Amino acid sequence: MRRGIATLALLSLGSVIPALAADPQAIAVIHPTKNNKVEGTVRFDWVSASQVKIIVDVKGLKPNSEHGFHIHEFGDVTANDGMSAGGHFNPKKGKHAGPKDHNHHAGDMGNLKSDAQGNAHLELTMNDVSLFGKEGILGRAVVIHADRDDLKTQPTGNSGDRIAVGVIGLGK
Ligand SMILES: [Cu+2]
Ligand SMILES: [Zn+2]
Repeated sequence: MRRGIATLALLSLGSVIPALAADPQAIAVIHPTKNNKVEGTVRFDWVSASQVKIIVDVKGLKPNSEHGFHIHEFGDVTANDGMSAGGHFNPKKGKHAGPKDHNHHAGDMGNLKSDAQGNAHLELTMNDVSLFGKEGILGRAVVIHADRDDLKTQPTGNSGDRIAVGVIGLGK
């Protein structure tokens, strides 16, 4: 009985900590890969244990175009073509799709739309994504692609080269 109470206390503490930490946030500072010039930020605001709001501001995209972007598995951005970040972050072994589809990779964020100046701004609440823990996104990478994500081709959405990357780090 005593052990049961202790376990219960631990469990509830675990679920309460993120809420107490005043909406902890994460941020990825986006840098261009070789021969590209895309830069900016992607912020991740904690909404709940399985929901994150993303706020994207990037510039240097091709004007008036769409660009697939995803959370990729690894925060390794050593390769100058972005390939060291691995594939789409997919802890639940889902299929590649759009962020609003029922079955999708946790890292599928859809497309960024650039304006006539090549800037893009997007705010999107993602479900089935957590900031923290073994299946969390902290320490992984955001990748922006050269082409539109068709939201159906497996496993990449056929979105082309990786034109920018950023590691998701702890924000404030
Ligand atoms: Cu990607
Ligand atoms: Zn995917």
